[in-house]
Amino acid sequence: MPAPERRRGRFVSGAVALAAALLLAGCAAADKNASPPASSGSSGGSTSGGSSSMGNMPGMSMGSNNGVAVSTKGVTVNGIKPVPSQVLATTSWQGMKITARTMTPAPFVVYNGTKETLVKPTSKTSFHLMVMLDDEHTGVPIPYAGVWATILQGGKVIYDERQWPMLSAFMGPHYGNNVALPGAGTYQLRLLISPPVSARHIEYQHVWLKPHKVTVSFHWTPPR
Ligand SMILES: [Cu+2]
Repeated sequence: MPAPERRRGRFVSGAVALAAALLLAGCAAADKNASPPASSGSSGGSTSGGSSSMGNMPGMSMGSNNGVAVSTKGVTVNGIKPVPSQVLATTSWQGMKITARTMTPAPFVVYNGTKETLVKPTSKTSFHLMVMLDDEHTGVPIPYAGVWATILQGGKVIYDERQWPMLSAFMGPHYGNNVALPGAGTYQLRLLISPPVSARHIEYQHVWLKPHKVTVSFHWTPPR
């Protein structure tokens, strides 16, 4: 099974094998080539069109997480304690709340239906990126979508990877991966959200039918 950090070209060439893994993971791939129509625009503040742009939100609190217990008050599962740190972005798209946040670098396993592969953070890993997609009215996480994250610094691509559909006792279902940045600085995060590919109850009949782009700048400082 391809590793998630494979670049797009290899990602596409490995699409068949990956598709199998994705089916097992209950997720559709974020296809970077599946851009929204030009009429949707590539920037701006609209949240009803194909993209949205948000400002930096350094003061954003890390409060509720969709009803999923994220209390870190001494609680651990199998000795693992989550340490959420910074909210990078929050916006909404047709009733879907999109939140991007960092967490301390974390090991995780990828299960392909047969075996589990351990993905460990390296010495270069800056943080674990998590993208939460939730119904903004009910707080229920939205699975079966795809998320691709691109991080740029001064127009140069620093990071460009698919985010795994992920389960976490503390953070709830989300899309995530480990990220390495060269150091403290201001970065631009671009998210491409691919529509959930699944059956839908009627209340979701008319939403999230095209890929959606989110662009936000953020400042990152390595924790001391
Ligand atoms: Cu995760």
